Amino acid sequence: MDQSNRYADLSLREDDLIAGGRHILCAYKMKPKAGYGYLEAAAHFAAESSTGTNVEVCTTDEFTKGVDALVYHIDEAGEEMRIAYPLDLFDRNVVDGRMMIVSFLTLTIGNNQGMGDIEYAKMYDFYVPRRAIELLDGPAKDISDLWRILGRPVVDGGYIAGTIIKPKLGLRPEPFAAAAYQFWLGGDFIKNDEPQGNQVFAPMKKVMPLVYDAMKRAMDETGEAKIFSANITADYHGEMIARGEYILETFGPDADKVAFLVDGYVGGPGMVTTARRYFPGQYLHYHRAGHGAVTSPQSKRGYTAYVLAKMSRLQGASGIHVGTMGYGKMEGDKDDRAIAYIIERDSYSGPAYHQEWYGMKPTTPIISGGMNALRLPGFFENLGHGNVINTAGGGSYGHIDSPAAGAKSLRQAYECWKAKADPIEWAKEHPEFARAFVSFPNDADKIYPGWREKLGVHK
Ligand code: RUB
Ligand code: MG
Repeated sequence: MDQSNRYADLSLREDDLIAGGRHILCAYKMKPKAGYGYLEAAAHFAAESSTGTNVEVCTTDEFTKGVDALVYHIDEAGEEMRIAYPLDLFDRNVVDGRMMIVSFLTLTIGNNQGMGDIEYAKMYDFYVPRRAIELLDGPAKDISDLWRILGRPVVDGGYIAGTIIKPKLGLRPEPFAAAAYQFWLGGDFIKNDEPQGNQVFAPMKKVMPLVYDAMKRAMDETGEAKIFSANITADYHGEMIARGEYILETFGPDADKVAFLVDGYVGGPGMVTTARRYFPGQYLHYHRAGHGAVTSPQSKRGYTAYVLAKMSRLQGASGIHVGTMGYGKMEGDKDDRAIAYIIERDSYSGPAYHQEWYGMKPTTPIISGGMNALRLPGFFENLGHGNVINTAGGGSYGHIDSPAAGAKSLRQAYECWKAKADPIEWAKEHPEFARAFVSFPNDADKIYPGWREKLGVHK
């Protein structure tokens, strides 16, 4: 059934829809299955994503039609489809009338992902009007809170040198805490790796007191504040809350130095919002393991990493992983800068839409995955600033001298970029940075050819 006379209106202008402020707009790359007309398939997609199905139903009335999603733009050659969703379509909380990201996903990237007449459709941008920004939680804490804890300026407080406790799994409580202590002697921020929780060989109630003890010793030794991002990911919200409360109680007077990590892609929006609302006093660290299943450029379905990041700010993530823009080990590209800019700026023009944030707090880009000191100067140059959290697991615990030296090498890499210095010259004055060349010789060969001669390293 061709529903394009009801679910498409190509005379609607995007500018008017934005000025009206009553719609969420979504841009997709969509291709119909062979034999289906583009507009017909697009209209069916909009129907399935809002008020309709594949046939007309007798229960529809005039009001229903007022909340139809409408295809307002198509470009078959470019596989481009844009849909306007009336705000009233989206589910609201009983408890406080607010919007929820789960409903946004259910409608805009829900059933439409499995339709028989759609070859594929992937959301690559969306626009939310001011009213939706008002109705979504947004972050409770942001990077300025971490800068304040670290004793830095709350604006432009700079690079936060972090790590991930490695190995990923397999450390018992004492070696785990020792690994944390060693990094903190040189760095600022440690996160649990995302699978670390309450394994039988490393029970949380044994690990956390030791980590807090390590934090206190490192703070005494360095005279600096330290931050720990503790994983509270779990299926059951009661378990997340129990973990969070236990951790806050354990860190007692230093509980302000605890962030909570949630694996927000596998756990979903409910998990993110549970952490955001139950622990609004803690920095909320959104880890996104698994996202590649839908966000990868290989995947023609789902949504992009840009869309994931934008949703995370609306949900209230204080920080989210944004990849390494081609400088690390995970899939990524220099142009992934947009993923950082949409979450950290007050206004930004993305691949399809310009978004104003109306004062919603920013979400910190967290740079992670195969990073080390040698890769950082180029990374900062590409991004244009260093106001990020960077967690380098291998880059710290793989440093030839010690995790503390690894941490210092990261800070020195940032200082090098800030000073616009030549990294080789910088290495001559900064021993930990210099030893990163010896620690990661493959990277050194690739990024700084001739480094051995220049630094006088001959083995
Ligand atoms: C990185 C790590 C993180 C990934 C996530 O370890 O454990 O989980 O960075 O990737 P290492 P992304 O620093 O040793 O490579 O940031 O792309 O979501
Ligand atoms: Mg990890």
